[in-house]
Amino acid sequence: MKTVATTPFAGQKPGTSGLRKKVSVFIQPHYLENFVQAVFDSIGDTTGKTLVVGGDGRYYNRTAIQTILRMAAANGFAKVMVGRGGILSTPAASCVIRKYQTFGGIILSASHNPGGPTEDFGIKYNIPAGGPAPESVTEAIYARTQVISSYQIIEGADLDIDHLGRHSLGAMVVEVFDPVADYAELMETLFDFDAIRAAFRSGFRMKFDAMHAVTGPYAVEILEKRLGAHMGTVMHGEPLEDFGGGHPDPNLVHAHDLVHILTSPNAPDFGAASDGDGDRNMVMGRNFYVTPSDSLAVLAANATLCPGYAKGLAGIARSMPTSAAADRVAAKLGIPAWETPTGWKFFGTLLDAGKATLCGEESFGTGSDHVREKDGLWAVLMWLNILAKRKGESVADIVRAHWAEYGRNVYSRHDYEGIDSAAADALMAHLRGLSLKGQRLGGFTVALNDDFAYTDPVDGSVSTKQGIRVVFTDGSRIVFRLSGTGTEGATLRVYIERYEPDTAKHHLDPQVALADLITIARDLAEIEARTGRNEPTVIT
Ligand code: VG1
Ligand code: CO
Repeated sequence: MKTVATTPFAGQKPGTSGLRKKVSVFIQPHYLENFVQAVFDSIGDTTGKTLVVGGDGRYYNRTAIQTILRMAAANGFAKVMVGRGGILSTPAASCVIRKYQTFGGIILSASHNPGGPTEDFGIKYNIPAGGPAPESVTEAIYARTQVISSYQIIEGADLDIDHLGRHSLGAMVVEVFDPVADYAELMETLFDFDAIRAAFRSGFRMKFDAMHAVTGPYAVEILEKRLGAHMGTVMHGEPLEDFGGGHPDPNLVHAHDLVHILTSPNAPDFGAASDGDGDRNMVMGRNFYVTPSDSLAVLAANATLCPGYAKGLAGIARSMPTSAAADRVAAKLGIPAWETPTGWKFFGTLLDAGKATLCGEESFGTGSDHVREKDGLWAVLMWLNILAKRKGESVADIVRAHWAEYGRNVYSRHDYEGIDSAAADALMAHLRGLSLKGQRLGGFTVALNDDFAYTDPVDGSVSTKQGIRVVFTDGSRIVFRLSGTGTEGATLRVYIERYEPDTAKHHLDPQVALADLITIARDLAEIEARTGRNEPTVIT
């Protein structure tokens, strides 16, 4: 065992979901080690404890795991459970932490960001409840990184993490386990696998795009092996260190292969994709795209069709920028609707306290109290369960019927990626300084504008500066935020929403239906003048 002297690195501050940086930053000597030691120093006594470790398989995953194993042994852990091949999707990590009641886990992922030697890497700590560390913990970790002067590590050869089995590392046990089995078993308890199997048997067809990221092995095991979807249902199913050169972000832009298949003449009934670490999902019907906000609302409205949710929901939580479609379902069900800041870490207390059962974010994240992370395949299985039970209705039929019943929260997000950080900060400061209440903008009157602040209803913790909201008297909204997951410059996200009760207008393209509000948003934020951009990089 060695104590290695080190000095702090600037900027080891976890963002929306862990610490994400370019690989070139992570591979600097001591960089990863400093952060890992700061985690171990911030979570209490690690002696005799068990830790879960795994990642999305991207470049540097294996190297980082070997380092973490040696550091865990030196920091007194009794055992580390590692997913075979270093593979562990984010929701599966949460599942395993909870099932084996470990002292949390370390997840290596930069999620939807590209991977490879010149791309991104990431690391985060999840607490024993299975969810991302809350801000109190990430702040303690960050504070520790700023004063760190040494770390503990043992010397030794790399362990074989590609075969199931046990190894010793100093006094610590390393158990290499099957990353899919526990997760697949949990899914079988939540959904009607018999009904889904019967649907596939009677000709229902789907395509799942794993985008060469972590969900491939999970999707093959669950969809093809356990549910009987025909072989080849899962495309891009082999996790690659660079995700095949793609951008593992399941949206209409990056999941283009899936979109092409679902919009071609012989399209299957259902299409889905997942992101780098398996916690996001995109859902499509034949020639029909479901926005994540609508998906949350539809899943909530139909949840009792699934065995795991047959007793009904305790509440529905959504992040602030997510559309209010789910709130309408909650109102009808007579259950609470919660509005939290962006990032799954804010749902943990509500789930632990039994105040919410389903949660969702507009950024292709949906999940429930079965784990403490958003869960891509879970959402896909819930859709499959609902489709199997509402036999004969297509995805489009189900969503249109939902709109007819509740009205449509027309919604879109515009991202301006890689803009100058100083310009982005100035733009946000400009918006923060506006006082708009009562003003007429286009045909709309401003009801309120503020910077969203949140007081956790369970533990009372307060989070400020969570996004600028401009809310109009008819309930329409524009929200502006800067991304907390990027690694290059800044990304401005603009979220636009308008409620449309008129069924005759539900078929309109959101970009058309929201055109007035889109113009107001661009003018209010002076986007072109301040960033030089006259078009968003990605529209979802
Ligand atoms: C984005 C999304 C947010 C999500 C986060 C992590 O954060 O907007 O909703 O929770 O990514 O998702 P930001 O700060 O870039 O807007 V994942 O799948 O990247 O772990
Ligand atoms: Co992700």
